[in-house]
Amino acid sequence: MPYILPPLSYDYNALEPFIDARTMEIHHGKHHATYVTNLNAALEMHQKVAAQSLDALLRDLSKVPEDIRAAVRNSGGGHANHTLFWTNMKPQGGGVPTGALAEVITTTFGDFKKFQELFSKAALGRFGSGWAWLSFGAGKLVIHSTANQDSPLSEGLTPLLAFDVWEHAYYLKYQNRRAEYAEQWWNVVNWDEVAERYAKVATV
Ligand code: MN3
Repeated sequence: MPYILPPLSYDYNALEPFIDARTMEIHHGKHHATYVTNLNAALEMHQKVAAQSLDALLRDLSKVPEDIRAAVRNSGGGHANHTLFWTNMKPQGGGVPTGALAEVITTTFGDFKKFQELFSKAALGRFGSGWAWLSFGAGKLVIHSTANQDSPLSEGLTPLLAFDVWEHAYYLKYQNRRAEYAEQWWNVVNWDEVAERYAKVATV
């Protein structure tokens, strides 16, 4: 079955004023849709590869046939990353994490504020297009960033929180002010969803 663009669980204007409706419309309806189209096009002639999960493909790109490896890395990564990004956000989001996730963030990074500082640093330090992440690997939380549409899965990490720092994610509203976008973005983070994701990997 070909991949489909997952519908959002909220309206394009639901993350206003932090992320504007026009950006959401183009980002989801055009950018993400194009990753899905290009991923399907790449997999069309590779039924065996297409039968594997996207997670599995991204976890070991060396097993993907060379002629479609770049397409899976870029468009497959783009699809996986954006799918996570949309669910990591919600209207009236923000605040602070609770429960086990809150505890492990404190244990790992000192406190929530320190965590936010380190995460923003990863987001601002990514030159050009890419992502900042809170991921889980080898039994612990990791803050890191990836270039382009590279997935944490390809680095052996499981992504929990995705933050898109491509200019297409913020340029209409914030122009060159990535730092302001990064600061405002905390207002839409869906911590319940991140906590659920953490609970799944932490108990494996
Ligand atoms: Mn994007």
